[in-house]
Amino acid sequence: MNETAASLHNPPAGLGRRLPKNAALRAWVEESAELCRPESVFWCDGSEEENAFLQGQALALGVMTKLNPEKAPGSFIHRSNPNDVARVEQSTFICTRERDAAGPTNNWAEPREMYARLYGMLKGAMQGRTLFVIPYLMGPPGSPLMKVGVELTDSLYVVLNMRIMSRMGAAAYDQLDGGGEFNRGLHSLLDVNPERRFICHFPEDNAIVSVGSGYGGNVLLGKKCLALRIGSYLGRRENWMAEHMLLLCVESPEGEKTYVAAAFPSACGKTNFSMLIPPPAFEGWKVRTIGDDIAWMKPGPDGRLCAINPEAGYFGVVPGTNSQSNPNAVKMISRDTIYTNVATTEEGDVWWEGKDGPAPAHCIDWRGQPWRPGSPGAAAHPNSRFTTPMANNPALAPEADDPRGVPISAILFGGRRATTAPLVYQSFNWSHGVYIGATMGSETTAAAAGAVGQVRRDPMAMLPFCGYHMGDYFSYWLGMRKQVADLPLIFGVNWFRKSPEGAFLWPGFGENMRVLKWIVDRCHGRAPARETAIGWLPRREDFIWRGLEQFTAEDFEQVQRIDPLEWRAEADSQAEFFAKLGDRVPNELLLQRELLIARL
Ligand code: OXD
Ligand code: MN
Repeated sequence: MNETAASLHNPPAGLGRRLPKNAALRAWVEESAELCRPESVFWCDGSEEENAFLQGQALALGVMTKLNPEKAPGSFIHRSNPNDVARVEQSTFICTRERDAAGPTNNWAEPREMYARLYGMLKGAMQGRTLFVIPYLMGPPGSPLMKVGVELTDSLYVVLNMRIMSRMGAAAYDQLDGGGEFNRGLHSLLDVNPERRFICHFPEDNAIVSVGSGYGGNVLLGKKCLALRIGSYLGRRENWMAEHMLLLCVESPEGEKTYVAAAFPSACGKTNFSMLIPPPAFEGWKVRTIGDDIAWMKPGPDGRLCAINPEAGYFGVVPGTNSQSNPNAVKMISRDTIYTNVATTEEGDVWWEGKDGPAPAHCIDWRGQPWRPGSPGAAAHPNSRFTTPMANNPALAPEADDPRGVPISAILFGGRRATTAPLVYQSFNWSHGVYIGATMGSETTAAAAGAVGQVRRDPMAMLPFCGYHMGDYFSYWLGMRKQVADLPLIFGVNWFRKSPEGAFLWPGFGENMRVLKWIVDRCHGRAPARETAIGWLPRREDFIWRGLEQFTAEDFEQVQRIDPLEWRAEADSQAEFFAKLGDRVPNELLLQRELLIARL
Protein backbone atom coordinates (compact mmCIF):
# COMPACT_ATOMS: atom_id res chain seq x y z
CA MET A 1 0.00 0.00 0.00
CA ASN A 2 3.02 2.29 -0.29
CA GLU A 3 2.12 5.41 -2.08
CA THR A 4 4.38 5.88 -5.04
CA ALA A 5 2.27 6.87 -8.01
CA ALA A 6 -0.80 8.87 -7.16
CA SER A 7 -2.30 10.48 -10.20
CA LEU A 8 -5.91 11.55 -10.01
CA HIS A 9 -8.44 10.36 -12.48
CA ASN A 10 -11.13 12.69 -13.74
CA PRO A 11 -11.83 15.10 -10.88
CA PRO A 12 -15.48 16.18 -11.13
CA ALA A 13 -15.96 19.59 -12.70
CA GLY A 14 -15.29 22.34 -10.19
CA LEU A 15 -12.84 20.36 -8.05
CA GLY A 16 -9.14 21.08 -7.98
CA ARG A 17 -9.38 24.38 -9.79
CA ARG A 18 -9.69 26.99 -7.06
CA LEU A 19 -7.01 29.40 -8.29
CA PRO A 20 -5.92 32.05 -5.79
CA LYS A 21 -5.60 35.74 -6.53
CA ASN A 22 -2.17 35.74 -4.89
CA ALA A 23 0.24 36.21 -7.79
CA ALA A 24 3.31 35.12 -5.83
CA LEU A 25 1.61 31.84 -4.97
CA ARG A 26 0.56 31.20 -8.57
CA ALA A 27 4.07 31.93 -9.81
CA TRP A 28 5.65 29.60 -7.23
CA VAL A 29 3.24 26.76 -8.07
CA GLU A 30 4.03 27.24 -11.77
CA GLU A 31 7.77 27.18 -11.10
CA SER A 32 7.45 24.08 -8.93
CA ALA A 33 5.36 22.31 -11.56
CA GLU A 34 7.95 23.17 -14.18
CA LEU A 35 10.59 21.58 -11.99
CA CYS A 36 8.66 18.47 -10.87
CA ARG A 37 6.64 17.92 -14.07
CA PRO A 38 3.46 16.48 -12.55
CA GLU A 39 0.76 15.12 -14.82
CA SER A 40 -1.74 17.53 -13.26
CA VAL A 41 -2.04 20.23 -10.60
CA PHE A 42 -4.91 20.01 -8.11
CA TRP A 43 -5.73 23.13 -6.06
CA CYS A 44 -7.36 21.95 -2.82
CA ASP A 45 -10.28 23.96 -1.49
CA GLY A 46 -10.87 21.94 1.69
CA SER A 47 -14.54 21.24 0.87
CA GLU A 48 -16.45 18.12 1.95
CA GLU A 49 -17.01 17.24 -1.68
CA GLU A 50 -13.30 17.38 -2.34
CA ASN A 51 -12.57 15.23 0.71
CA ALA A 52 -15.02 12.56 -0.41
CA PHE A 53 -13.50 12.56 -3.89
CA LEU A 54 -9.92 12.35 -2.60
CA GLN A 55 -10.77 9.58 -0.14
CA GLY A 56 -12.30 7.64 -3.03
CA GLN A 57 -9.13 8.18 -5.08
CA ALA A 58 -6.94 7.07 -2.17
CA LEU A 59 -8.93 3.82 -2.00
CA ALA A 60 -8.81 3.31 -5.76
CA LEU A 61 -5.05 3.90 -5.83
CA GLY A 62 -4.43 1.65 -2.82
CA VAL A 63 -3.03 4.48 -0.70
CA MET A 64 -5.49 3.64 2.09
CA THR A 65 -8.01 0.91 2.86
CA LYS A 66 -11.41 1.61 4.32
CA LEU A 67 -12.09 0.05 7.72
CA ASN A 68 -15.36 -1.68 8.52
CA PRO A 69 -17.85 1.20 8.92
CA GLU A 70 -19.56 -0.67 11.75
CA LYS A 71 -16.31 -1.01 13.69
CA ALA A 72 -14.56 2.22 12.73
CA PRO A 73 -16.92 4.56 10.86
CA GLY A 74 -15.32 7.00 8.47
CA SER A 75 -11.87 5.56 9.19
CA PHE A 76 -8.99 4.29 7.08
CA ILE A 77 -5.72 2.45 7.41
CA HIS A 78 -2.53 3.35 5.63
CA ARG A 79 0.54 1.11 5.73
CA SER A 80 3.74 2.99 5.02
CA ASN A 81 6.93 1.71 3.52
CA PRO A 82 8.61 -0.19 6.39
CA ASN A 83 11.72 1.94 5.87
CA ASP A 84 9.68 5.07 6.62
CA VAL A 85 7.98 4.93 10.03
CA ALA A 86 9.39 7.80 12.13
CA ARG A 87 11.04 11.19 12.05
CA VAL A 88 14.59 11.07 10.75
CA GLU A 89 16.70 13.47 12.76
CA GLN A 90 19.90 12.55 10.91
CA SER A 91 18.30 13.65 7.62
CA THR A 92 16.75 16.85 8.99
CA PHE A 93 18.58 20.08 8.18
CA ILE A 94 18.46 23.73 9.10
CA CYS A 95 19.82 25.66 6.14
CA THR A 96 20.98 29.14 7.10
CA ARG A 97 23.65 31.32 5.48
CA GLU A 98 25.79 31.10 8.64
CA ARG A 99 26.48 27.64 10.05
CA ASP A 100 26.54 29.03 13.56
CA ALA A 101 22.95 30.24 13.31
CA ALA A 102 21.76 26.61 13.32
CA GLY A 103 24.00 25.68 16.24
CA PRO A 104 25.60 22.39 17.20
CA THR A 105 22.37 20.47 17.87
CA ASN A 106 21.10 20.77 14.28
CA ASN A 107 22.41 19.37 11.02
CA TRP A 108 23.34 22.35 8.90
CA ALA A 109 23.66 22.87 5.16
CA GLU A 110 24.44 25.92 3.08
CA PRO A 111 21.08 26.98 1.55
CA ARG A 112 22.16 27.39 -2.09
CA GLU A 113 23.93 24.06 -2.08
CA MET A 114 21.03 22.30 -0.44
CA TYR A 115 18.46 23.85 -2.79
CA ALA A 116 20.58 22.71 -5.75
CA ARG A 117 20.78 19.18 -4.38
CA LEU A 118 17.05 19.01 -3.62
CA TYR A 119 15.99 20.52 -6.92
CA GLY A 120 18.23 18.01 -8.65
CA MET A 121 16.27 15.21 -7.01
CA LEU A 122 12.93 16.91 -7.67
CA LYS A 123 13.56 17.42 -11.38
CA GLY A 124 10.79 15.51 -13.16
CA ALA A 125 10.06 13.66 -9.89
CA MET A 126 6.27 14.02 -10.16
CA GLN A 127 5.88 12.60 -13.66
CA GLY A 128 2.72 10.54 -13.80
CA ARG A 129 1.59 12.01 -10.47
CA THR A 130 -0.64 14.83 -9.35
CA LEU A 131 0.79 17.85 -7.58
CA PHE A 132 -1.63 18.94 -4.85
CA VAL A 133 -1.63 22.53 -3.66
CA ILE A 134 -2.67 22.67 -0.01
CA PRO A 135 -3.28 26.15 1.40
CA TYR A 136 -3.61 26.00 5.18
CA LEU A 137 -3.66 28.04 8.37
CA MET A 138 -1.86 27.23 11.55
CA GLY A 139 -3.92 28.78 14.36
CA PRO A 140 -7.50 29.99 14.52
CA PRO A 141 -8.35 32.53 11.79
CA GLY A 142 -7.90 36.06 13.04
CA SER A 143 -5.45 35.16 15.79
CA PRO A 144 -2.45 37.48 16.05
CA LEU A 145 -0.39 34.26 16.24
CA MET A 146 -1.91 32.64 13.13
CA LYS A 147 0.39 31.78 10.18
CA VAL A 148 -0.38 30.90 6.58
CA GLY A 149 1.31 28.03 4.78
CA VAL A 150 1.02 26.34 1.42
CA GLU A 151 2.24 22.79 0.95
CA LEU A 152 2.82 21.33 -2.51
CA THR A 153 2.87 17.55 -2.42
CA ASP A 154 2.52 14.51 -4.63
CA SER A 155 1.03 12.47 -1.78
CA LEU A 156 -2.71 11.97 -1.37
CA TYR A 157 -2.03 10.69 2.15
CA VAL A 158 -0.49 14.05 2.99
CA VAL A 159 -3.50 15.94 1.63
CA LEU A 160 -5.95 13.84 3.64
CA ASN A 161 -3.89 14.22 6.82
CA MET A 162 -3.26 17.95 6.40
CA ARG A 163 -7.00 18.38 6.08
CA ILE A 164 -7.35 17.00 9.60
CA MET A 165 -4.27 18.57 11.15
CA SER A 166 -4.61 22.15 9.90
CA ARG A 167 -7.33 24.60 8.90
CA MET A 168 -7.03 23.83 5.25
CA GLY A 169 -8.69 25.39 2.21
CA ALA A 170 -11.15 28.30 2.20
CA ALA A 171 -9.92 30.07 5.36
CA ALA A 172 -6.36 30.01 4.03
CA TYR A 173 -7.42 31.28 0.58
CA ASP A 174 -9.05 34.24 2.34
CA GLN A 175 -5.67 35.14 3.82
CA LEU A 176 -3.70 34.39 0.66
CA ASP A 177 -6.04 36.40 -1.51
CA GLY A 178 -5.23 39.36 0.73
CA GLY A 179 -1.66 38.96 -0.55
CA GLY A 180 0.12 38.26 2.75
CA GLU A 181 3.30 36.28 3.40
CA PHE A 182 3.09 32.50 3.48
CA ASN A 183 5.35 29.58 4.26
CA ARG A 184 6.34 27.62 1.15
CA GLY A 185 6.54 23.88 1.67
CA LEU A 186 7.45 21.54 -1.16
CA HIS A 187 7.16 17.80 -0.61
CA SER A 188 7.69 14.80 -2.84
CA LEU A 189 7.77 11.14 -1.97
CA LEU A 190 10.33 10.54 -4.72
CA ASP A 191 10.89 6.77 -4.46
CA VAL A 192 10.67 6.65 -0.63
CA ASN A 193 14.34 5.83 -0.44
CA PRO A 194 16.20 6.51 2.83
CA GLU A 195 19.25 7.46 0.77
CA ARG A 196 17.29 10.30 -0.81
CA ARG A 197 15.39 11.42 2.28
CA PHE A 198 15.93 15.02 3.37
CA ILE A 199 13.79 17.26 5.54
CA CYS A 200 15.18 20.73 4.96
CA HIS A 201 14.25 24.04 6.52
CA PHE A 202 15.21 27.42 5.11
CA PRO A 203 14.12 29.76 7.91
CA GLU A 204 15.58 32.84 6.22
CA ASP A 205 13.22 32.18 3.26
CA ASN A 206 10.29 30.87 5.33
CA ALA A 207 10.52 27.71 3.20
CA ILE A 208 10.65 23.94 3.62
CA VAL A 209 11.60 21.17 1.20
CA SER A 210 10.96 17.57 2.22
CA VAL A 211 11.77 14.62 -0.03
CA GLY A 212 11.86 10.84 0.12
CA SER A 213 9.50 10.25 3.06
CA GLY A 214 5.78 9.85 3.63
CA TYR A 215 5.91 9.77 7.46
CA GLY A 216 3.75 12.40 9.18
CA GLY A 217 6.42 14.20 11.19
CA ASN A 218 8.54 14.55 8.03
CA VAL A 219 5.79 15.51 5.59
CA LEU A 220 2.81 17.19 7.26
CA LEU A 221 4.77 20.36 6.88
CA GLY A 222 2.55 22.56 9.03
CA LYS A 223 3.42 20.49 12.09
CA LYS A 224 7.05 19.94 13.11
CA CYS A 225 8.57 21.83 10.16
CA LEU A 226 6.53 25.05 10.21
CA ALA A 227 4.96 25.09 13.68
CA LEU A 228 8.21 24.24 15.48
CA ARG A 229 11.43 24.58 13.45
CA ILE A 230 10.51 27.55 11.28
CA GLY A 231 8.13 28.75 14.01
CA SER A 232 10.84 28.95 16.67
CA TYR A 233 13.02 30.95 14.28
CA LEU A 234 10.20 33.33 13.32
CA GLY A 235 9.12 33.56 16.95
CA ARG A 236 12.47 34.92 18.04
CA ARG A 237 12.36 37.48 15.24
CA GLU A 238 8.75 38.47 15.91
CA ASN A 239 8.65 38.17 19.70
CA TRP A 240 6.69 34.98 20.27
CA MET A 241 7.52 31.39 21.17
CA ALA A 242 6.92 28.10 19.32
CA GLU A 243 7.07 25.21 21.78
CA HIS A 244 6.64 21.43 21.82
CA MET A 245 3.92 21.66 24.46
CA LEU A 246 0.41 20.47 25.12
CA LEU A 247 -2.08 23.02 26.38
CA LEU A 248 -4.85 22.21 28.81
CA CYS A 249 -7.44 23.91 30.96
CA VAL A 250 -8.13 22.73 34.52
CA GLU A 251 -11.54 23.84 35.73
CA SER A 252 -12.38 23.64 39.43
CA PRO A 253 -15.89 22.80 40.70
CA GLU A 254 -16.32 26.55 41.31
CA GLY A 255 -15.56 27.30 37.65
CA GLU A 256 -12.06 28.69 38.15
CA LYS A 257 -10.03 28.03 34.99
CA THR A 258 -6.26 27.55 35.05
CA TYR A 259 -4.32 27.10 31.83
CA VAL A 260 -1.25 24.88 31.81
CA ALA A 261 1.38 24.25 29.11
CA ALA A 262 3.56 21.15 29.32
CA ALA A 263 6.61 20.07 27.33
CA PHE A 264 7.35 16.35 27.11
CA PRO A 265 9.47 14.69 24.44
CA SER A 266 7.76 12.76 21.65
CA ALA A 267 5.81 9.67 22.73
CA CYS A 268 5.93 10.56 26.45
CA GLY A 269 2.20 11.00 26.98
CA LYS A 270 1.36 14.57 25.95
CA THR A 271 -1.86 13.45 24.28
CA ASN A 272 -2.90 11.39 27.32
CA PHE A 273 -2.15 14.20 29.76
CA SER A 274 -3.92 16.83 27.68
CA MET A 275 -7.26 15.02 27.96
CA LEU A 276 -7.00 13.15 31.25
CA ILE A 277 -10.13 12.26 33.17
CA PRO A 278 -9.78 13.13 36.86
CA PRO A 279 -10.38 10.23 39.28
CA PRO A 280 -13.68 10.11 41.24
CA ALA A 281 -12.12 11.88 44.26
CA PHE A 282 -11.98 15.01 42.07
CA GLU A 283 -15.68 15.30 41.54
CA GLY A 284 -16.56 18.50 39.73
CA TRP A 285 -13.03 19.04 38.38
CA LYS A 286 -12.60 19.05 34.62
CA VAL A 287 -9.56 18.87 32.38
CA ARG A 288 -10.07 20.07 28.83
CA THR A 289 -7.68 19.98 25.90
CA ILE A 290 -6.54 23.01 23.97
CA GLY A 291 -3.67 21.23 22.21
CA ASP A 292 -1.75 17.97 22.49
CA ASP A 293 1.59 18.74 20.85
CA ILE A 294 2.39 22.34 19.98
CA ALA A 295 1.88 25.71 21.65
CA TRP A 296 2.50 29.13 20.19
CA MET A 297 2.81 31.71 22.95
CA LYS A 298 3.13 35.46 23.00
CA PRO A 299 3.36 38.12 25.69
CA GLY A 300 -0.24 39.35 25.91
CA PRO A 301 -1.54 42.88 26.50
CA ASP A 302 -2.61 41.87 30.03
CA GLY A 303 0.99 41.09 31.04
CA ARG A 304 0.49 37.34 30.80
CA LEU A 305 1.85 34.73 28.41
CA CYS A 306 -0.91 33.95 25.98
CA ALA A 307 -1.05 30.65 24.04
CA ILE A 308 -2.80 29.04 21.10
CA ASN A 309 -2.69 25.55 19.63
CA PRO A 310 -1.81 26.09 15.96
CA GLU A 311 -3.14 22.65 14.96
CA ALA A 312 -6.68 21.43 14.28
CA GLY A 313 -6.15 17.71 14.85
CA TYR A 314 -4.04 15.16 16.66
CA PHE A 315 -1.35 12.93 15.19
CA GLY A 316 -0.92 10.64 18.15
CA VAL A 317 0.87 7.44 19.06
CA VAL A 318 -1.59 4.52 18.98
CA PRO A 319 -0.05 1.63 20.97
CA GLY A 320 -1.06 1.70 24.61
CA THR A 321 -4.22 3.72 23.93
CA ASN A 322 -7.06 2.10 25.90
CA SER A 323 -9.89 2.98 28.23
CA GLN A 324 -7.58 3.10 31.22
CA SER A 325 -4.75 5.15 29.71
CA ASN A 326 -6.94 7.55 27.73
CA PRO A 327 -10.72 7.00 27.61
CA ASN A 328 -11.24 10.25 25.71
CA ALA A 329 -8.81 9.17 22.99
CA VAL A 330 -10.56 5.81 22.67
CA LYS A 331 -13.80 7.68 21.84
CA MET A 332 -12.07 10.25 19.71
CA ILE A 333 -10.37 7.71 17.43
CA SER A 334 -13.42 5.49 17.10
CA ARG A 335 -14.46 7.36 13.92
CA ASP A 336 -13.21 9.67 11.15
CA THR A 337 -9.62 8.66 11.80
CA ILE A 338 -6.71 7.80 9.56
CA TYR A 339 -4.63 5.04 11.14
CA THR A 340 -1.06 4.51 10.02
CA ASN A 341 0.86 1.27 10.60
CA VAL A 342 -1.50 -0.43 13.05
CA ALA A 343 -2.71 -4.02 12.54
CA THR A 344 -6.07 -4.94 10.99
CA THR A 345 -8.41 -7.75 11.96
CA GLU A 346 -10.42 -10.13 9.81
CA GLU A 347 -13.52 -8.04 10.56
CA GLY A 348 -11.89 -4.94 9.08
CA ASP A 349 -11.21 -3.34 12.46
CA VAL A 350 -7.89 -2.03 13.77
CA TRP A 351 -5.76 -3.55 16.49
CA TRP A 352 -2.63 -2.53 18.39
CA GLU A 353 -0.66 -3.62 21.42
CA GLY A 354 -2.39 -2.29 24.52
CA LYS A 355 -5.84 -1.96 22.94
CA ASP A 356 -8.78 -2.92 25.16
CA GLY A 357 -9.66 -6.61 25.02
CA PRO A 358 -7.66 -9.67 24.06
CA ALA A 359 -5.38 -9.83 21.03
CA PRO A 360 -7.15 -11.26 17.97
CA ALA A 361 -6.30 -14.85 17.11
CA HIS A 362 -5.14 -13.67 13.67
CA CYS A 363 -4.56 -10.30 12.15
CA ILE A 364 -2.56 -8.53 9.48
CA ASP A 365 0.35 -6.67 11.02
CA TRP A 366 1.58 -3.18 10.18
CA ARG A 367 3.74 -4.54 7.36
CA GLY A 368 0.75 -6.34 5.80
CA GLN A 369 1.87 -9.81 6.96
CA PRO A 370 -0.23 -12.41 8.83
CA TRP A 371 0.31 -12.13 12.59
CA ARG A 372 -0.92 -14.12 15.59
CA PRO A 373 -0.15 -13.88 19.33
CA GLY A 374 3.37 -15.23 19.74
CA SER A 375 4.50 -14.11 16.27
CA PRO A 376 7.85 -12.33 16.41
CA GLY A 377 7.58 -8.55 16.58
CA ALA A 378 4.66 -6.28 17.36
CA ALA A 379 1.48 -6.34 15.29
CA ALA A 380 1.28 -2.54 15.31
CA HIS A 381 4.46 -0.53 14.84
CA PRO A 382 5.49 1.09 18.18
CA ASN A 383 5.24 4.47 16.43
CA SER A 384 1.95 3.70 14.67
CA ARG A 385 -0.28 6.75 14.64
CA PHE A 386 -3.81 8.07 14.49
CA THR A 387 -4.76 11.27 12.72
CA THR A 388 -8.03 12.57 14.06
CA PRO A 389 -9.79 15.94 14.11
CA MET A 390 -9.74 17.80 17.41
CA ALA A 391 -13.52 18.16 17.09
CA ASN A 392 -13.72 14.41 17.87
CA ASN A 393 -12.21 14.94 21.32
CA PRO A 394 -14.93 14.72 24.00
CA ALA A 395 -12.69 16.85 26.25
CA LEU A 396 -12.03 19.61 23.72
CA ALA A 397 -11.94 23.08 25.32
CA PRO A 398 -13.97 25.68 23.44
CA GLU A 399 -10.90 27.93 23.82
CA ALA A 400 -9.09 25.72 21.27
CA ASP A 401 -10.78 27.81 18.59
CA ASP A 402 -10.42 31.17 20.33
CA PRO A 403 -8.17 33.45 18.27
CA ARG A 404 -7.20 35.34 21.44
CA GLY A 405 -5.61 32.26 23.01
CA VAL A 406 -5.43 31.51 26.74
CA PRO A 407 -3.29 32.95 29.57
CA ILE A 408 -0.77 30.43 30.88
CA SER A 409 -0.33 30.03 34.65
CA ALA A 410 2.05 27.05 34.74
CA ILE A 411 4.66 25.50 32.47
CA LEU A 412 5.64 21.87 33.06
CA PHE A 413 8.82 20.21 31.82
CA GLY A 414 8.79 16.43 31.94
CA GLY A 415 11.06 13.70 30.73
CA ARG A 416 10.93 9.93 30.79
CA ARG A 417 13.36 9.12 33.61
CA ALA A 418 13.62 5.79 35.43
CA THR A 419 15.72 7.41 38.17
CA THR A 420 16.76 10.78 39.62
CA ALA A 421 13.85 13.08 38.69
CA PRO A 422 11.00 13.25 41.21
CA LEU A 423 7.32 13.07 40.34
CA VAL A 424 6.95 16.83 40.74
CA TYR A 425 8.86 19.88 41.91
CA GLN A 426 8.63 23.60 41.36
CA SER A 427 11.44 25.90 40.32
CA PHE A 428 12.56 28.69 42.63
CA ASN A 429 11.99 31.35 39.97
CA TRP A 430 11.89 31.91 36.17
CA SER A 431 15.65 31.64 35.70
CA HIS A 432 15.78 28.37 37.65
CA GLY A 433 12.73 27.14 35.73
CA VAL A 434 14.42 27.85 32.39
CA TYR A 435 17.40 25.90 33.72
CA ILE A 436 15.12 22.94 34.55
CA GLY A 437 13.75 23.04 31.00
CA ALA A 438 17.18 23.52 29.42
CA THR A 439 18.66 20.52 31.24
CA MET A 440 15.72 18.16 30.71
CA GLY A 441 16.82 14.58 30.09
CA SER A 442 14.65 11.83 28.66
CA GLU A 443 14.92 8.28 27.42
CA THR A 444 14.55 8.12 23.64
CA THR A 445 11.36 6.63 22.12
CA ALA A 446 10.21 5.13 18.81
CA ALA A 447 8.97 8.51 17.53
CA ALA A 448 12.40 9.08 16.01
CA ALA A 449 14.45 6.54 14.09
CA GLY A 450 17.35 5.19 16.18
CA ALA A 451 18.03 3.51 19.52
CA VAL A 452 15.19 3.53 22.07
CA GLY A 453 15.60 3.96 25.84
CA GLN A 454 18.81 5.98 26.08
CA VAL A 455 18.84 9.11 28.22
CA ARG A 456 19.64 12.17 26.17
CA ARG A 457 19.36 15.86 26.99
CA ASP A 458 16.26 17.20 25.29
CA PRO A 459 15.96 20.86 26.31
CA MET A 460 12.31 21.92 26.59
CA ALA A 461 11.58 18.75 24.51
CA MET A 462 12.81 20.86 21.58
CA LEU A 463 16.11 19.15 20.72
CA PRO A 464 14.75 17.84 17.39
CA PHE A 465 12.67 20.94 16.73
CA CYS A 466 14.55 24.13 17.60
CA GLY A 467 15.23 25.97 14.33
CA TYR A 468 18.27 27.91 15.56
CA HIS A 469 21.17 27.81 18.00
CA MET A 470 20.13 26.18 21.27
CA GLY A 471 22.22 28.62 23.30
CA ASP A 472 20.35 31.56 21.75
CA TYR A 473 17.09 29.74 22.40
CA PHE A 474 17.94 29.60 26.12
CA SER A 475 18.73 33.33 26.12
CA TYR A 476 15.42 34.00 24.41
CA TRP A 477 13.60 32.03 27.09
CA LEU A 478 15.41 33.92 29.87
CA GLY A 479 14.56 37.21 28.16
CA MET A 480 10.81 36.48 28.36
CA ARG A 481 11.11 37.59 31.98
CA LYS A 482 11.30 41.17 30.72
CA GLN A 483 8.32 40.79 28.38
CA VAL A 484 5.84 39.07 30.65
CA ALA A 485 4.89 40.83 33.87
CA ASP A 486 2.87 37.94 35.28
CA LEU A 487 5.14 34.98 34.53
CA PRO A 488 3.90 31.40 34.62
CA LEU A 489 5.33 29.21 37.40
CA ILE A 490 7.63 26.46 36.15
CA PHE A 491 7.54 22.83 37.33
CA GLY A 492 9.46 19.64 36.60
CA VAL A 493 7.47 16.39 36.43
CA ASN A 494 8.34 12.74 35.79
CA TRP A 495 5.60 10.11 35.44
CA PHE A 496 8.13 7.38 34.62
CA ARG A 497 10.27 6.81 37.71
CA LYS A 498 10.92 3.13 38.39
CA SER A 499 11.75 0.97 41.40
CA PRO A 500 15.10 -0.86 41.46
CA GLU A 501 13.08 -3.88 40.23
CA GLY A 502 11.98 -1.93 37.17
CA ALA A 503 8.29 -1.33 38.05
CA PHE A 504 6.78 2.11 37.50
CA LEU A 505 6.42 3.83 40.88
CA TRP A 506 3.57 6.17 39.94
CA PRO A 507 0.28 4.93 38.44
CA GLY A 508 0.14 7.88 36.01
CA PHE A 509 -2.67 8.58 33.50
CA GLY A 510 -5.80 9.93 35.28
CA GLU A 511 -3.97 9.84 38.62
CA ASN A 512 -1.75 12.63 37.30
CA MET A 513 -4.67 14.86 38.30
CA ARG A 514 -3.34 14.64 41.86
CA VAL A 515 -0.14 16.30 40.71
CA LEU A 516 -1.98 18.78 38.51
CA LYS A 517 -4.19 19.87 41.41
CA TRP A 518 -1.11 20.71 43.54
CA ILE A 519 0.33 22.67 40.61
CA VAL A 520 -2.91 24.60 40.14
CA ASP A 521 -3.05 25.32 43.86
CA ARG A 522 0.54 26.58 43.78
CA CYS A 523 -0.41 28.92 40.93
CA HIS A 524 -3.17 30.39 43.05
CA GLY A 525 -1.03 30.62 46.20
CA ARG A 526 -3.08 27.95 47.99
CA ALA A 527 -0.67 25.03 48.47
CA PRO A 528 2.37 24.77 50.70
CA ALA A 529 5.68 23.19 49.67
CA ARG A 530 9.04 22.49 51.22
CA GLU A 531 12.34 23.85 50.00
CA THR A 532 14.92 21.32 48.80
CA ALA A 533 18.18 21.46 46.88
CA ILE A 534 16.42 21.08 43.53
CA GLY A 535 13.32 23.21 44.10
CA TRP A 536 10.00 23.33 45.99
CA LEU A 537 8.47 19.90 46.64
CA PRO A 538 4.98 19.02 47.82
CA ARG A 539 4.64 17.22 51.13
CA ARG A 540 2.51 14.12 51.09
CA GLU A 541 -0.30 15.90 52.90
CA ASP A 542 -0.47 18.51 50.13
CA PHE A 543 -2.02 15.93 47.77
CA ILE A 544 -5.52 14.48 47.74
CA TRP A 545 -5.19 10.71 48.27
CA ARG A 546 -8.83 9.59 48.34
CA GLY A 547 -9.16 6.59 46.01
CA LEU A 548 -5.40 5.98 45.96
CA GLU A 549 -4.85 5.10 49.62
CA GLN A 550 -2.72 2.13 48.57
CA PHE A 551 -0.04 4.62 47.53
CA THR A 552 1.68 4.76 50.91
CA ALA A 553 3.87 7.39 52.54
CA GLU A 554 6.88 5.19 51.68
CA ASP A 555 5.78 5.08 48.03
CA PHE A 556 5.51 8.85 48.02
CA GLU A 557 8.91 9.15 49.62
CA GLN A 558 10.36 6.85 46.94
CA VAL A 559 8.80 8.66 43.99
CA GLN A 560 9.93 12.06 45.32
CA ARG A 561 13.36 10.97 46.54
CA ILE A 562 16.28 13.26 45.78
CA ASP A 563 19.48 11.29 45.82
CA PRO A 564 22.43 13.72 46.06
CA LEU A 565 24.75 11.28 44.27
CA GLU A 566 22.35 10.85 41.35
CA TRP A 567 21.92 14.61 41.18
CA ARG A 568 25.69 15.14 41.22
CA ALA A 569 25.92 12.78 38.22
CA GLU A 570 23.05 14.68 36.63
CA ALA A 571 24.91 17.97 37.06
CA ASP A 572 28.00 16.41 35.46
CA SER A 573 25.98 15.22 32.48
CA GLN A 574 24.41 18.69 32.18
CA ALA A 575 27.90 20.20 32.11
CA GLU A 576 28.84 17.90 29.22
CA PHE A 577 25.74 19.01 27.36
CA PHE A 578 26.40 22.71 27.99
CA ALA A 579 29.99 22.21 26.82
CA LYS A 580 28.69 20.79 23.52
CA LEU A 581 26.63 23.94 23.02
CA GLY A 582 29.71 26.13 23.39
CA ASP A 583 29.95 29.72 24.53
CA ARG A 584 26.42 30.73 23.60
CA VAL A 585 24.98 29.07 26.72
CA PRO A 586 23.89 31.99 28.91
CA ASN A 587 26.04 32.43 32.02
CA GLU A 588 22.88 32.58 34.04
CA LEU A 589 22.25 28.89 33.31
CA LEU A 590 25.84 27.94 34.13
CA LEU A 591 25.37 29.77 37.39
CA GLN A 592 22.14 27.90 38.09
CA ARG A 593 24.09 24.67 37.75
CA GLU A 594 26.73 25.91 40.20
CA LEU A 595 24.01 26.89 42.65
CA LEU A 596 22.45 23.44 42.38
CA ILE A 597 25.77 21.80 43.18
CA ALA A 598 26.28 24.17 46.11
CA ARG A 599 22.83 23.32 47.48
CA LEU A 600 23.39 19.60 47.04
C1 OXD B 1 5.10 13.97 17.13
C2 OXD B 1 6.51 13.86 17.56
O1 OXD B 1 4.70 13.31 16.17
O2 OXD B 1 6.90 14.61 18.47
O3 OXD B 1 4.37 14.77 17.73
O4 OXD B 1 7.27 13.05 16.99
MN1 MN C 1 5.43 15.95 19.17
